[in-house]
Amino acid sequence: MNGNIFSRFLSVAAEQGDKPFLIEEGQAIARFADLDADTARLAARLEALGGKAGERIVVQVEKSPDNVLLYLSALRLGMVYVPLNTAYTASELEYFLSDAEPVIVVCRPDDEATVRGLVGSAAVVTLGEDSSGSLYDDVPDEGAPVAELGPDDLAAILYTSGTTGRSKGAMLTHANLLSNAETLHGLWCWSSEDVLLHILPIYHVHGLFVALHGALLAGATILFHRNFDPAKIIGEFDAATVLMGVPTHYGRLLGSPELTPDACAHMRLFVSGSAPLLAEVHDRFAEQTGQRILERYGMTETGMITSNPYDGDRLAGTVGYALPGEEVRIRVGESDVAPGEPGVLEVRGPNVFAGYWRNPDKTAEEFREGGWFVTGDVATMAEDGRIMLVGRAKDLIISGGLNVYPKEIEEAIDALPGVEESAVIGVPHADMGEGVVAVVVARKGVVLDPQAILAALENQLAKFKRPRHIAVVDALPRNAMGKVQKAELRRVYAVLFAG
Ligand code: MCA
Ligand code: AMP
Repeated sequence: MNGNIFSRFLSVAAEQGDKPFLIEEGQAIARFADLDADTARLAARLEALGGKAGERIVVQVEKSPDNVLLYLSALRLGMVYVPLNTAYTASELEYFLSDAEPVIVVCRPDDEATVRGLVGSAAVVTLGEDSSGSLYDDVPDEGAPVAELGPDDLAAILYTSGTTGRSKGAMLTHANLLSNAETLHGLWCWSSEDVLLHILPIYHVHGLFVALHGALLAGATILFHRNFDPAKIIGEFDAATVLMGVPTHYGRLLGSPELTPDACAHMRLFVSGSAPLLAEVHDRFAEQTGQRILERYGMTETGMITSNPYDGDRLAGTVGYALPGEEVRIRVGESDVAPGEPGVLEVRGPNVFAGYWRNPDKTAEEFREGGWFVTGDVATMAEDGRIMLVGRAKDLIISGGLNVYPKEIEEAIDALPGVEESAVIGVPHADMGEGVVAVVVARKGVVLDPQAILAALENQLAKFKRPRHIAVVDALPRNAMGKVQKAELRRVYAVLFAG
């Protein structure tokens, strides 16, 4: 059997007759019946550009139906798909390009000149939001076949930052992606009757794999949204059954008077993940709609790890149980903790990635003997296996479902002239969950201007990583060991964005 996950999607598509696969603004943009032919031709185009199985294709384009077809065409050809957040700056992009060594780069038309200046011999083609761009030039008439792959062949590399060093590319195999998709298919009761409201970006696990693969494996139609407009989304609830979002989406939906039990009557499943869903949001959503959001937990390296039950109690503040086929344990050092005690969550199973791209040392650091991956999330497990996330062993901020690693921001700030040192923290933010704050100490005799610091970061860091507040202080609080007390800083700035 072909291990290529795309061959599974095709066999599901073949059973869907003339049903639309993607609908946007009420128009059918793509049909399941055309998926084979559409991807065959685009895959042939990629092949003509030098693409082949195992080679990387880096993609930094706006969300569009063409972007979905590009992803599926890359899978078809057996290429390793490397999606990048559209917010990344040229200086961030430079690193990803040099690390991934792609043979093809697909970028926005406006970025073409910059990208050409950053890549060596890779082919550079463009894709605009409206199907413009050179990707669609010279598409061959004859399509490319679906590549025959083994389960351990790579499907994608997704970059994820860490508490130290540069971003690492998490290598995800076809078997990783298929096992997670199949597990969620059963657990969340997907069927071809479902209609998914797709509102997430398609450069991260949540939107690209959990949402898109869920619909493809079920043969479910997707109502495609490029941006998140609460009124528009609620307006489509009567045609949809499933929505997946980050807590910020649910917080914003709650602000709409249109969100009522009647408006949600056709919906069967609201899923939240990527960041903690406040119990208050969970409860208010249940009051306002009559439906309980199903919260699940996952990571780029592992896909989904736990989920609240589909049938059964969806408890606010918990992320449910280990997915079928996966094992989870909670440890402090080398020992499992007692039920209810906190420790670092480790996971093992067919969903766990193949390691970091060209970084065996980092891979070895993050695994324990026996294939256990150390998540860095601090959790408790109740007697019955229910997991609650209670903290993070890693220094990480999650803003609107996007990860910001303080170390990266601190390094950028510390390198600026006149800066002695800095500490970057996340504090509660009414909309984004956490907001980024930088606390900066100036060199002796220097007067630092927060606006100038922000301006200097503009070309280096994606917007979502940049501090929303910069405080210039005389000194950072330290403990007796000389370590910066971030907990104390978080206390001082706690109400900055409380809303
Ligand atoms: C946009 N901005 C942000 C963020 N998004 N700032 C901080 N954090 C963010 N997440 C900036 C914009 O550039 C803008 O700046 C200003 O904040 C307000 O933008 P707004 O229009 O309100 O934002 P938006 O465009 O509506 O986006 C908010 C969003 C988006 C819809 C929540 O960030 C989003 O789609 N987040 C989901 C990310 C995601 O898919 N995460 C899953 C990762 P200005 O106004 O100055 O231009 S996968 C994962 O974590 C694991 C595997 C898992 O478990 O799922
Ligand atoms: P990423 O590296 O983007 O894959 O982000 C993974 C991290 O997001 C996890 O290690 C968690 O810290 C966090 N995360 C994902 N889902 C949840 C959730 N439901 N509740 C709290 N944190 C979550």
